[in-house]
Amino acid sequence: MERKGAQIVWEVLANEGVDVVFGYPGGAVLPTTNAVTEYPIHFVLTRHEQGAAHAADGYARATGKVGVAMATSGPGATNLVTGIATAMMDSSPMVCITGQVNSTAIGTNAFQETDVTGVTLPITKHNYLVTRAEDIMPALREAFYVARSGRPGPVLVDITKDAQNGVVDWEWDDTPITLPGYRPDLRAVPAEYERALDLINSAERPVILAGQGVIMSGAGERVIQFMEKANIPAAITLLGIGGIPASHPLNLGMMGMHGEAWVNIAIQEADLLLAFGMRFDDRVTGNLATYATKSRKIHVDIDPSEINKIVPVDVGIVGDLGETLDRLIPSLEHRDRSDWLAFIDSARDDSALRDIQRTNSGKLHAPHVIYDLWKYTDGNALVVTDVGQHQMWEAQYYLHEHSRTLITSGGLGTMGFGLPAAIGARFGRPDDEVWAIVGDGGFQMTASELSTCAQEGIKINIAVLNNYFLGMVRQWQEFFYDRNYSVTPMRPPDFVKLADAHGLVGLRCERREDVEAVVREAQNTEGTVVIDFQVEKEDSVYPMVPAGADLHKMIRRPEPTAEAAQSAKTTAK
Ligand SMILES: Cc1cc2nc3c(=O)[nH]c(=O)nc-3n(C[C@H](O)[C@H](O)[C@H](O)COP(=O)(O)OP(=O)(O)OC[C@H]3O[C@@H](n4cnc5c(N)ncnc54)[C@H](O)[C@@H]3O)c2cc1C
Ligand SMILES: Cc1ncc(C[n+]2csc(CCOP(=O)(O)OP(=O)(O)O)c2C)c(N)n1
Ligand SMILES: [Mg+2]
Repeated sequence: MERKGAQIVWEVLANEGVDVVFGYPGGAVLPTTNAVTEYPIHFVLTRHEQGAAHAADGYARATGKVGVAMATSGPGATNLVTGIATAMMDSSPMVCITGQVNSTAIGTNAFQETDVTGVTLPITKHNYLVTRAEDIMPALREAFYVARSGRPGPVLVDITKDAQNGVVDWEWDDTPITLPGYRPDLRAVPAEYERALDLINSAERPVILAGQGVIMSGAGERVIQFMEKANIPAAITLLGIGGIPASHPLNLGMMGMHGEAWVNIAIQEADLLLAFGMRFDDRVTGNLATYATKSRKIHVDIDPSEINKIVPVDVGIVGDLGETLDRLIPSLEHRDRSDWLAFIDSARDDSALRDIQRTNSGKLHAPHVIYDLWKYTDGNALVVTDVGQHQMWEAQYYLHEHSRTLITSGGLGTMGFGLPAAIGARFGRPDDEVWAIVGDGGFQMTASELSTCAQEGIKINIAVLNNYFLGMVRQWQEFFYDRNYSVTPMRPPDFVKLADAHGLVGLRCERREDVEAVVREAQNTEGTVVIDFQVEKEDSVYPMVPAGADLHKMIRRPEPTAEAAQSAKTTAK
């Protein structure tokens, strides 16, 4: 049948199971954005292309499916860049489709011409420039395949306007895709499983390091089986949160810069580390020269380039984590590790949850808000965060039981991610209670997307932890720059009025005793709600491993005064 290139774009998307696309129109993509009305695909008009990219990313992380963003050439395409880099760092499967000037005009500095395949080369898993209508289907099919297979990631397809307008004879082709040189299904050889099993079964102080690969592989249940059968505790990365339930007795909690003290101590004292789908980010290891020097190491990762990249390992197993665990679990031996577990327990003296009770000073602290949110959402919300102190407190105080219930920008740490990613998550998981937890700084970077929420009539609860500071940077200034608060104080707008200006409900909360009431009101209000939580201005996230310091040398929360300790005792819930 005859089809225009623009129609082929939507035909392929529909065949790939896409039901929502986030984007923004413009001249070079107009043939395609106009043709969407013929297809059962919802086009969400964001207020900025960055919002579209984060929304597609949020959708992908919430569902495990490929998220799709669309933009015009030139400024539209370059506005996607931060969102693409964010997805690349956190291995989120995404296809970005951009319009490009006519093929005959390429290289002439034509109106709104940018070499977007050049610009995005280092921040995409792969990208394509398509100049003929007949090449649109193969390129897009490959793009979906590459985005979702192996280690997922963003793929960009740049399509010239004449290719979108070209008319060709078209038919859906579903022959399986093979790409020369692309091997997303590598597997370890049996000898490596044997070597791994020897190390595991003879270890006395093992710790699993569970990363986002647990979630991406859908291997959470098998990791728990592994932990229980071999009686091995697990530490989790920021992006691994939810992969194994927070309540599992062998789940120690988050590792790294703002991880729990006992977790970092356990890692430093371990005699075997089992890295499951995590990539030893510098926020996780601290000083590499002193990182986990007492341990042998096994690394399971689907991407061979991750093995021995940062931390040299004794056994590297390339392959899908779930499949690898299927091979290992039957041969695991159960061992008594009571001494080791007791040692880790003994380091729990300064637990974050006890911290939160000790700082119960009657003022509104951001960790209190998050802890209370966890309580009043029964720990069941799908939480999307922005980047900063509030993000770390979320990781510490909101206890996640399920995969894909925390969406956060880890590797790039992109401020402005929270609200648009929550919009994407909302479309991916229409039945979940979605909360965006954002800072006053990051929220302002993409707050224009409130307008998208209003136009789409969607419900997101937005908790702005408003400390009148770029809090995380202020914390570094407090610790390392003699409290020289240069360019970090913020005078934000009135967020209640901002919500109101968008036809949305805005609420304000200044005291801890009012947290429940505003949370309940937000839950019971139709449509998106913004809550301005006026939190303590100069609060810090503890513990903290200073960048590049030894993992066990953490800055700890100062001891509370006798008076504060007494008040905490009487008010702690
Ligand atoms: C302000 C701030 C502070 C931070 N502090 C911390 C901190 O204290 N602690 C912390 O942990 N992080 C912290 N981070 C996040 C940190 O920067 C990294 O993003 C995070 O540690 C990466 O986690 P990961 O390695 O599990 O995930 P990713 O970076 O997503 O890596 C996942 C790995 O799994 C592999 N994989 C994918 N699919 C599969 C599969 N099917 N099978 C096997 N392997 C697979 C991938 O190839 C990849 O190597 C912080 C970020 C910010 C912005
Ligand atoms: C786009 C971008 N610019 C700058 C930074 C550096 N940065 C990291 S955290 C932070 C402060 C965030 O402030 P806010 O959003 O108010 O959150 P808070 O830390 O106060 O909770 C900054 C500026 C960043 N991560 N992303
Ligand atoms: Mg702030």
